[in-house]
Amino acid sequence: MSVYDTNNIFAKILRGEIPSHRVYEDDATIAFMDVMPQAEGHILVVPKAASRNLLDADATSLPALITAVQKIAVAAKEAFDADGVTIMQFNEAPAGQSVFHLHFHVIPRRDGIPLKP
Ligand code: D5M
Repeated sequence: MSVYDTNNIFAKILRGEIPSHRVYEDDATIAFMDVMPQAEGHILVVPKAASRNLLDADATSLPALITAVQKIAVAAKEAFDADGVTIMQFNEAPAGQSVFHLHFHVIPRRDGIPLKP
């Protein structure tokens, strides 16, 4: 069974204990700029409800979350004058997850510009 650590960094951001550059909020979701952007305009979309990752998320919360992801992707593409948008989401450390509160990466993309590692 997966464990949710209430002291993960996104839980602290949600509680207002550490700062973030917030760009979106609704009843169930916040979004803020990634501090280690892989491209200009890299945003993280984070549900307010506690879940470690997508594997243990409450399925009933997912339609609202993916709707927020879509809204932010459309807005970010426009705001950053991008040619496309990469959406990424990782589950557990072997898959690339480093912060253990569910989140989606929304990354505006420009023709010919690869993601930073
Ligand atoms: O990615 C976790 C992402 O979270 C990674 O791109 C860095 C970012 N990060 C870490 N700490 C912060 C803070 N404090 N603000 C904003 N962004 C942050 P993962 O999908 O878990 O590999």
